Amino acid sequence: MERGVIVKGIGGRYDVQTESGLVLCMLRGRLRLRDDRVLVGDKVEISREQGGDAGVVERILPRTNELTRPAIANVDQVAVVFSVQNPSPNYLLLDRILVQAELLDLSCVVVFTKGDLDPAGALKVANEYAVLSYPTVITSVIKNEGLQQLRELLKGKISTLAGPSGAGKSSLLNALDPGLNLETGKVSAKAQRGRHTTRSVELLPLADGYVADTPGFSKLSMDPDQERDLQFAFPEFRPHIDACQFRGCLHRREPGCKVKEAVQTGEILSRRYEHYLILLEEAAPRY
Ligand SMILES: Nc1nc2c(ncn2[C@@H]2O[C@H](COP(=O)(O)OP(=O)(O)OP(=O)(O)O)[C@@H](O)[C@H]2O)c(=O)[nH]1
Ligand SMILES: [Mg+2]
Ligand SMILES: [Zn+2]
Repeated sequence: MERGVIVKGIGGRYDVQTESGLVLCMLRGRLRLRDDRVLVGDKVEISREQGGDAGVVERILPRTNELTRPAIANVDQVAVVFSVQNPSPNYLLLDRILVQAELLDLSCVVVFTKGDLDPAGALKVANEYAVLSYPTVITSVIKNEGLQQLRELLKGKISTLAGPSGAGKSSLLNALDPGLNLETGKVSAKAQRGRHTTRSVELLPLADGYVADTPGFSKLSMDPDQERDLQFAFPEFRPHIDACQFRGCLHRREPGCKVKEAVQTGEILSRRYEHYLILLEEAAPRY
């Protein structure tokens, strides 16, 4: 049977990207019973008349994961997108997104856009994230920089973007593939929040891979049960955690804390550690 990926779904009709192009599909009856459970990103088997451009989704293949907001299945990675200037990065927000992705077991790539506005600053901050072992790239759509590197990082994967309004997400995708023709330049976050239309998620096909142009996770606050897990969402903490004097050390005021020592020596960036403390506070159980 023919296979494809659901790239868009509206009112019970689904666009399925197959090797031979887009096929508009309805769901087989028994799947329709769980209509709300079909997600963009689902890998499916479809049937269609010979040469026809309409088909039927027969089966949904097992998912590797499913996100609720944005509602996408089989996400391979989150591409975290922040501009180095205009607006300059909100590092707490950036780290929040990375942490949420880590807690969901999603891998991340970090993209710093508008490198043309501050090349030196871009290198500095990109290095701070690259040493955490996140694949990191600096881009400029004006100077045409970093685009090939980014293509490589998105290749063959389903990626979802995450980053603030104005960071240049849509501009970046247009630069990767001018055929996408996405709307840019509008600071649209406020307007979108005010509107009550639920904008449906859509996967945009790249030459190799798919990407969802979404602002990212709508829920970024910590859950009260994540206090213990949080430390592992900071990759640079991991080598030190087991060496702390106390089992169950949360790296706050405990004596013999190796994470805090690593902050002292500069091995762990103090900004990241401060963000850990802020998020830890939010994740503390409330009795
Ligand atoms: N100097 C410079 N400006 C850029 C670059 N990329 C994007 N911009 C500008 O940044 C502004 C915002 O770009 P968008 O692509 O609309 O940003 P977005 O992240 O999609 O924003 P939302 O859709 O609101 O979430 C536009 O005015 C772009 O022209 C870049 O590489 N360099
Ligand atoms: Mg946009
Ligand atoms: Zn500790």
